[in-house]
Amino acid sequence: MRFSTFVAALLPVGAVFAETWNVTVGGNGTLTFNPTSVNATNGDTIAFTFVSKNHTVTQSSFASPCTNLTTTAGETILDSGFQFIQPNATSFPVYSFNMANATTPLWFYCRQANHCQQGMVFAVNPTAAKSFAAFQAAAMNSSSTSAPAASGGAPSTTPSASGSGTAPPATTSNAAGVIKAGSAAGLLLTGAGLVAGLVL
Ligand SMILES: *[C@@H]1O[C@H](CO)[C@@H](O)[C@H](O)[C@H]1NC(C)=O
Ligand SMILES: *[C@@H]1O[C@H](CO)[C@@H](O)[C@H](O)[C@H]1NC(C)=O
Ligand SMILES: *[C@@H]1O[C@H](CO)[C@@H](O)[C@H](O)[C@H]1NC(C)=O
Ligand SMILES: *[C@@H]1O[C@H](CO)[C@@H](O)[C@H](O)[C@H]1NC(C)=O
Ligand SMILES: *[C@@H]1O[C@H](CO)[C@@H](O)[C@H](O)[C@H]1NC(C)=O
Ligand SMILES: *[C@@H]1O[C@H](CO)[C@@H](O)[C@H](O)[C@H]1NC(C)=O
Ligand SMILES: *[C@@H]1O[C@H](CO)[C@@H](O)[C@H](O)[C@H]1NC(C)=O
Ligand SMILES: *[C@@H]1O[C@H](CO)[C@@H](O)[C@H](O)[C@H]1NC(C)=O
Ligand SMILES: [Cu+2]
Repeated sequence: MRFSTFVAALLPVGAVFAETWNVTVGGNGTLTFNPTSVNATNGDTIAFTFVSKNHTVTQSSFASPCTNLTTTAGETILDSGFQFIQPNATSFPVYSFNMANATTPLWFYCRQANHCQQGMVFAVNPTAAKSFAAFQAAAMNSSSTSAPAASGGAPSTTPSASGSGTAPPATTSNAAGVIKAGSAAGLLLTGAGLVAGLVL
């Protein structure tokens, strides 16, 4: 009884409003994210499925499309790592993260070789002022993928401010080939804790 009450109370929080946006990485062997951008709201999940070659999805910034976005401590915020896909593969790894702050657009690139310069970039919630087209044009105009700017030039964005949660996500891999950034569970558990506190 208690459990079903709990589940009923939790469902509207976790299931009804949150959406999953599926992005294919390297579809048909191309250097692309498909779709190239999504409009997500708080609590939504962005799930990247790697289907060919050896790509990454790595967070960057609008100003520096082909450069890791790092915390002030120098850690890259969201990064799938290289996902090598055998040509004969029949199952495909998925990397996903949860949107914590939909007000802040998020920018991504593939850090393999010069894929970024060939336009392999992705955006969440681009705006008229900072459009996907402008971001991609800047990527294709940038010099080769480089190390993050040293202190002073380092972005001040923290994971929570950038929509990726409250801690730099520890990327883990499991037997099913699913790679999860670490923030979504924390957010949902916070919600569950609040609901449980009210119900019990
Ligand atoms: C994304 O994929 C999952 C699992 O295949 C599916 O349940 C969900 O409906 C998909 N979302 C969209 C927006 O297509
Ligand atoms: C792959 O190509 C087919 C046929 O041109 C197309 O229908 C499909 O949408 C493409 N898939 C991706 C992920 O680009
Ligand atoms: C996202 O929303 C903007 C308007 O806010 C719209 O112009 C754009 O086409 C949308 N992008 C997608 C991928 O739905
Ligand atoms: C994938 O690409 C990375 C970076 O170029 C490289 O270090 C790694 O060996 C590649 N993986 C495979 C299996 O080829
Ligand atoms: C795919 O090919 C590789 C090397 O050619 C082989 O080791 C592997 O077992 C094959 N995998 C599948 C799922 O057929
Ligand atoms: C391309 O890069 C050059 C050199 O950094 C810069 O001067 C120019 O404004 C850029 N063009 C665009 C369209 O971003
Ligand atoms: C970007 O971040 C990834 C993941 O932390 C790291 O392995 C890689 O070396 C970084 N790239 C550069 C150019 O610093
Ligand atoms: C969400 O992002 C906006 C715009 O960057 C920022 O002003 C706001 O403080 C952020 N909210 C939270 C809760 O981090
Ligand atoms: Cu790539």
